[in-house]
Amino acid sequence: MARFTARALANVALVKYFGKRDTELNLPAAGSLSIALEPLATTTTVEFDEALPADRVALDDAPAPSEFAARVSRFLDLVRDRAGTSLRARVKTANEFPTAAGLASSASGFAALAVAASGAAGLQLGDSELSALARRGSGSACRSIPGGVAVWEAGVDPDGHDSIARRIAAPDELDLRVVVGIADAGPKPLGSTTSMERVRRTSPYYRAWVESTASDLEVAAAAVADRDYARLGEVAERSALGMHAAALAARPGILFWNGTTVAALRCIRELRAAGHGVWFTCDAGPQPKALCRSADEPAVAAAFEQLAGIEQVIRCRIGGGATLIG
Ligand code: 2P0
Repeated sequence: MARFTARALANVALVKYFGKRDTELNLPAAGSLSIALEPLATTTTVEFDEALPADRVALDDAPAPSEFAARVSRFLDLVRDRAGTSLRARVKTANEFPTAAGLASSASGFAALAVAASGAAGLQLGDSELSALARRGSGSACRSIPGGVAVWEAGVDPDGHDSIARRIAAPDELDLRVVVGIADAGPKPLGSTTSMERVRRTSPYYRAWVESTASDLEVAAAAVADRDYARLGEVAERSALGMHAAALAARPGILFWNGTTVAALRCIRELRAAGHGVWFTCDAGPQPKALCRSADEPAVAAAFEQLAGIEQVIRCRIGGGATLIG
């Protein structure tokens, strides 16, 4: 069978996904909004081969760790079921950014895998079907299928057909950059599913978090339509802080930040007070992310570079959707 290669970008949520209504199908409790980050890309090649007794998975040119390979195989089972095949596959995946950089690669990884594997299996899926498929690998991966500025609707259907991401703005429609600071390149101490489930089960703030996310999503989508960067930045900050507040209040509490993260968030607010168009966000880890206008990017990157504890600064622009490249 043919060999298919796809490339997909990581994304950062400005309105966060944090909590599931279905852990098996990765259905979120609330919608979210993200931007795709060029150049944080994963490239994945898939080839089904009748000579293979088992799936063979390589990550960055070496055999993948067994947990990673098992997660890829479980995802391929979804594709095999749909295509009516039992053939095993050769999968080669590589991140264009260092896997150890402490940035989540599951969104770009499962989006690229969904596109390459469905193509290699002979499935002809539209963007909505690809988004729903990628979501099964990792929730946030559904937003990397359309890329640009994407909204992932929570949906109401128990089977998840309506829980897909769609693009609400193309990459060149917004004047926005994301400057990522690496505050700790080590592996995440807690997986996203584990932390989300702990927050859902034990945080007294969880319900308030889910309720506030629905209205934040409306405000953020309107701000994108109006090109109202200040409004979008404000919502991004409050969504990030709300998510971290809900996590801090879980039992036991989850503290994703380190001292460098806090210093960076304060630094961003100081830059804003000095007149720069910059706002922060932060995911389920310690890396601070600055959302800024392109004119403010040099000042933001320079400030991050001077901050003690920041190991690396990565400048990103808004990128496109997942595509077949070979
Ligand atoms: C997001 N995060 O919206 C949120 C904000 C982290 C914090 O989506 O369990 O790897 O595979 O569905 O997508 C990271 O979690 O979680 C994430 P699973 P995923 O970007």
